[in-house]
Amino acid sequence: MSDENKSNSTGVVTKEKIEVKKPKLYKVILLNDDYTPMEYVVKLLRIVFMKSENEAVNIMLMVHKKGSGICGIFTKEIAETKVETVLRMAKSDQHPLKCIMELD
Ligand code: TYC
Repeated sequence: MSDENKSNSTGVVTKEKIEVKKPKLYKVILLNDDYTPMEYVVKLLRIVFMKSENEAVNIMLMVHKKGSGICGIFTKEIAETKVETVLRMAKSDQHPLKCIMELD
């Protein structure tokens, strides 16, 4: 018997609709500034977003040249945590680096 067709104690087969909702996804975006050192941004991208050296350099350069760049796409709670981690790290290291999230 399929997942949707269930037989109950009366022997009557009923259909239940199982709704599976796709979670909303959020882009985590790094913003450019004139003060945060490039090497610091690369290090942060490697640690927080688990990027390779090459990927981290490419994202950093995109942000530096275009003003912003996507670090990753995540569900809401994960995106919120990534943004908080970036802001907390940058603040504690006294860099003005900013990071936001945006519905994908
Ligand atoms: N523009 C910075 C510099 O020239 C580098 C930088 C890159 C800063 C990315 C922030 O999100 C950023 N030192």
